[in-house]
Amino acid sequence: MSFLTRGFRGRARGDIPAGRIPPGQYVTDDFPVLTAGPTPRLPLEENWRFGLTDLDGAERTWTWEEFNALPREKVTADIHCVTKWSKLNTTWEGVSVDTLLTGIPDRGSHVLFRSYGNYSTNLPIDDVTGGKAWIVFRYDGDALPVEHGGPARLLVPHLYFWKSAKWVRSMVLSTSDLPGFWEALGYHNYGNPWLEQRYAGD
Ligand SMILES: Nc1nc2c(c(=O)[nH]1)N[C@H]1C(S)=C(S)[C@@H](COP(=O)(O)O)O[C@H]1N2
Ligand SMILES: [Mo]
Repeated sequence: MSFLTRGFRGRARGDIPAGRIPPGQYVTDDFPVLTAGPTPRLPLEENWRFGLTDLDGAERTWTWEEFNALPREKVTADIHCVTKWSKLNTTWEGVSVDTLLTGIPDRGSHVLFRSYGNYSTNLPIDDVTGGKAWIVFRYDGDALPVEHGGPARLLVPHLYFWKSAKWVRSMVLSTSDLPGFWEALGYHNYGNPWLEQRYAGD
């Protein structure tokens, strides 16, 4: 039945309008898993917390229950991995970063997201506000699978997918830009896929 697989994939290619895919990317129907290091099997939802530290160093936290009670949004987006796969029309559900920042007018210039496990990523505040970023806990109509970052991950689809931290645990607002895990290891600090900002110096 392999011809069916080829036919299905062939259909996807033919339908992609010019300009839909960033330079150097190919489209996949799979959802590859890319994780540096082990997949954290903890925390379970019972002890999950999400923390937000403001410019004064004060932290507010949400439990899983509290987080799930926040207004949620459905998001459909194309995602682009620096290893050159792109996946179109992925569907997610979660809480917009704008919602989390409600009542915090002073946001600084940058934010560092940290994950359970050893991962972090840095972004300009303008790239996670204004309807551009979400903490998502559902993918394709189901709970987010652990290998894709469940219980919850960051989703910033307009930048390379390494910015979308899996197993996200906290965000820290800052007036300075501190490199995250891959950024410190030579990936581009910003990661615009349309400009092929893959590695430092690109
Ligand atoms: N915590 C954590 N988040 C992460 C990573 C990781 O290794 N650890 N990998 C990043 C990279 S390089 C990519 S491409 C995407 C992959 O997400 P996926 O495994 O759901 O496809 O997650 C990003 N977020
Ligand atoms: Mo990646």
